Amino acid sequence: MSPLSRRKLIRTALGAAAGVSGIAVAARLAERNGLTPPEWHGIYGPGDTMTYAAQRLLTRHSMAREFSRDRISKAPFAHPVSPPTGEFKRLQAGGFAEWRLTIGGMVARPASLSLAEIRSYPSRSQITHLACEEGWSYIAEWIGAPLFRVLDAVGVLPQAKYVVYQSIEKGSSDSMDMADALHPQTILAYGMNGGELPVAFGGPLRMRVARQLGYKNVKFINRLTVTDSIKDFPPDGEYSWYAGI
Ligand SMILES: Nc1nc2c(c(=O)[nH]1)N[C@H]1C(S)=C(S)[C@@H](COP(=O)(O)O)O[C@H]1N2
Ligand SMILES: [Mo]
Repeated sequence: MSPLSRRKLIRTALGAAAGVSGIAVAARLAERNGLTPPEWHGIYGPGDTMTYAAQRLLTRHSMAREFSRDRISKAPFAHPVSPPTGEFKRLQAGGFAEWRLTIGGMVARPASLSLAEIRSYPSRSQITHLACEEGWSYIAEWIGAPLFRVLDAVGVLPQAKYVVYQSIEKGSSDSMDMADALHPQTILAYGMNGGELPVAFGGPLRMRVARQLGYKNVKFINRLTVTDSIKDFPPDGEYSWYAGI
């Protein structure tokens, strides 16, 4: 069964479990079991809750599919983003030597890491599929530092629930829960298809969260904030906060 039709089936099953009283009851059930997306009473509806709950129940520890080298897309299509200007251009002219990833919030040791420092972590390389919600996709090899290693180094406090990641590009940030933040396939990507990560694809540093849709893979990452609430960090787009695939 395709992942999509399986997801549909799961949602239907959870919906059926709620019986005549409808999907909202199933959503409350999910909430009691710690399966709701954050602040769903405010921003997210029962539909989002059902997707999140079903995914978290069934795929909490599962891995996104990885492909063999011959499946790498011949011409990966970079989604056109307005090229960052100002500060980004200045850093680019300097070969990104002054690029920093600032890490703060609920961590024991706030940090400001250079790309060289991020490269010094044991790296992970994976060939995965990046899918835009608009319908196109490609397969590429991504190389980077697993986010969990960096979080481990700064010491995430026990009450932390989310990691907010921000781009140097204004208005481009997102967040994920700890299950995704600590997942082995979630990496701070600095390389692609054997070379450096091109700027068109988010270089010098991009969040690569293999288990979620394209828009969660924010480009030009320069700040991480560990937090127990994303109320102050509303998602930028109009898309669903949880975009599991
Ligand atoms: N900073 C930034 N990151 C971004 C975007 C953006 O506009 N700005 N677009 C997102 C969307 S909607 C998608 S589908 C992917 C596209 O990634 P690609 O260029 O590697 O295809 O990047 C995501 N990351
Ligand atoms: Mo997208």
